[in-house]
Order: sequence, then C-alpha cells, then structure tokens
Amino acid sequence: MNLDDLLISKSIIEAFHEKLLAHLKVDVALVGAGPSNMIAGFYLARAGVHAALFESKLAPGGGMWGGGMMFNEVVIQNDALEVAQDMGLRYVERTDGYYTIDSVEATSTIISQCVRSGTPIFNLIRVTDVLFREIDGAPKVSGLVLNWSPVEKLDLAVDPLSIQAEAVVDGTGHPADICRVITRKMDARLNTRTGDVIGEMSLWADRGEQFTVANTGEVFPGLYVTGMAANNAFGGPRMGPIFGGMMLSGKKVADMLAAKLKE
Ligand code: 48F
Repeated sequence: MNLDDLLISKSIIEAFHEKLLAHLKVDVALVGAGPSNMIAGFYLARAGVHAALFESKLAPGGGMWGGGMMFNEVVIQNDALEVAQDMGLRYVERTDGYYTIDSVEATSTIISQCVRSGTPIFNLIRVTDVLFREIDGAPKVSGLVLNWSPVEKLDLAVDPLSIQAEAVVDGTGHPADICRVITRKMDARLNTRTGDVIGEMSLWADRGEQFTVANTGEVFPGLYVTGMAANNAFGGPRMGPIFGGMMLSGKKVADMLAAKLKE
C-alpha cells in the first residue's frame, strides 16, 4: 500500500469534525477529565445519555496518575468496590476493606471505559466560560464556552466557540473552575453556605470521602459538581490518595442526571 499524506490529513480532519459536530448540543457537558467525571461519563453513556467531556490538558486522568506522593498506587475502600467492578478495575485487598490499584492501570482503564462507553473526551480544550441564560425568568447554566488550551496559555486574542447542554458538571478538581465563573463573572450565588466557592480544608480522609459524595449535586441551576470540585465548592476536608469517594461521586452525579433527564 502506497501511503498518501493528504489522505492521512483528510481522515483526521473529517473524523474530528464529525465527532465535534455530533456533540455541539448534548444532554450533559462534563468539564475536566479527572476520575470522577470520567466515571460519570461512563455511567451516563450506559444510561443512554448524550454526553461529552472537555479536558484542558493533553492527557486525561487529572490527579490519579501519580498515586500518593508519586508512589503509583491508589487506595479504594469497600464502599467503592461495585463501581471498581463496573469499570473493570483490578484491585488487591491489603487489609480489612482497603484495596490498592496500580494508578497507571486505574487511570488508563477509566479513560478507556469512558470513551468506549460512548462519552468522548475532547482533550486540549479549555472551558473558559459558560452560556448563562434566563429560562422562564430564572438564570440557568445552558452550555460551555470552549477554546484550545494553548490560546489562553499563550495569551492569544482568539475568540472561543460554544456548545449547548441541558446540564454542566464541574469536575475540575481543586480549582472548581466552573463554579468560580458563576460567582466571578455573573455575580450570582451558588447553593453553598456562603454563596461562593468555600475552599477545601486540611486532609481528613474519612470525613473528606463522605463529604464529597454527600455534596455531589446541583450547585446552581444547570450546574452540578462532582469529585474534588464538590468538596472545594462546599468546603470539606481533602482526602489524599484514596479514590473511592471520587468513584462514588462520579456515579452519583450520573445517576442524578440520568433520572432528571428522563423526567
Ligand atoms: O483533579 P482531578 O483529578 O479531578 P477529580 O475527579 O479527582 C481528584 C483526584 O484526582 C485527587 C484527589 C482525590 O483524592 O484529591 O486530586 O475531582 O482532575 C480535574 C481535571 O480537570 C481539568 C484538569 O486539567 C484535570 O485533568 N481542568 C481543570 N480546569 C479545567 C479543566 C477547565 N477550565 N477546562 C477543562 N479542563
């Protein structure tokens, strides 16, 4: 076979544009490809929900690759075993109810499961803003504003594009980037104690894990939080290299949205 360079370029351009056009209007737009949002993407696709995930970095995976202090293993607890099994993760039991997973295998498996389930990950795209609309007289987050990540990094004056979504999930981890857009740009109040992103507290695994799952949900009409973004928005203790809470949070937001969209 004689390879034609133009056909290689044409194939990539056509395939990417088909994928992007198919996701200009989605049920759920997920921001940030950390473990919680990728797990949400997997369960949403499994429930038949049309979703897409946008990640600013080259490699999806967020804070899962490096394990604890670069020891590339993560811990999950008993409560998250069902999610781990759904995701096809292999784990080793250490001591009563504590399991370890190779963090490279865990991250790559979760990425692959999310994409293969039907929720594509658009990497190298940064979400810089939201579409903020009044629907029946009430404000609602109705989509995302996107730009190539290098545009912001290089401070280039290039206008973004936007996509429409019934719901947006902030899974941006520690910065809770999308929640901050609401308070910074729109001067609106989140559904938190202060109306703003409260910020995370010092590490306490037990409390942090429970807090994250309990506070996963809608933080503003049309905007949901999952994973560390939920923890940060509502002001809970961080939990360190244990990932069961992230998994349960991703599943919880997917279940909530699948049920809501069915209504
Ligand atoms: O932080 P991250 O891994 O999210 P998570 O699912 O998981 C947290 C854990 O990894 C860990 C932890 C658990 O013990 O504390 O930190 O909550 O991933 C967040 C992803 O969001 C991307 C960022 O590059 C990362 O991959 N991101 C952040 N801001 C934006 C974004 C943005 N504005 N647009 C697109 N992606």
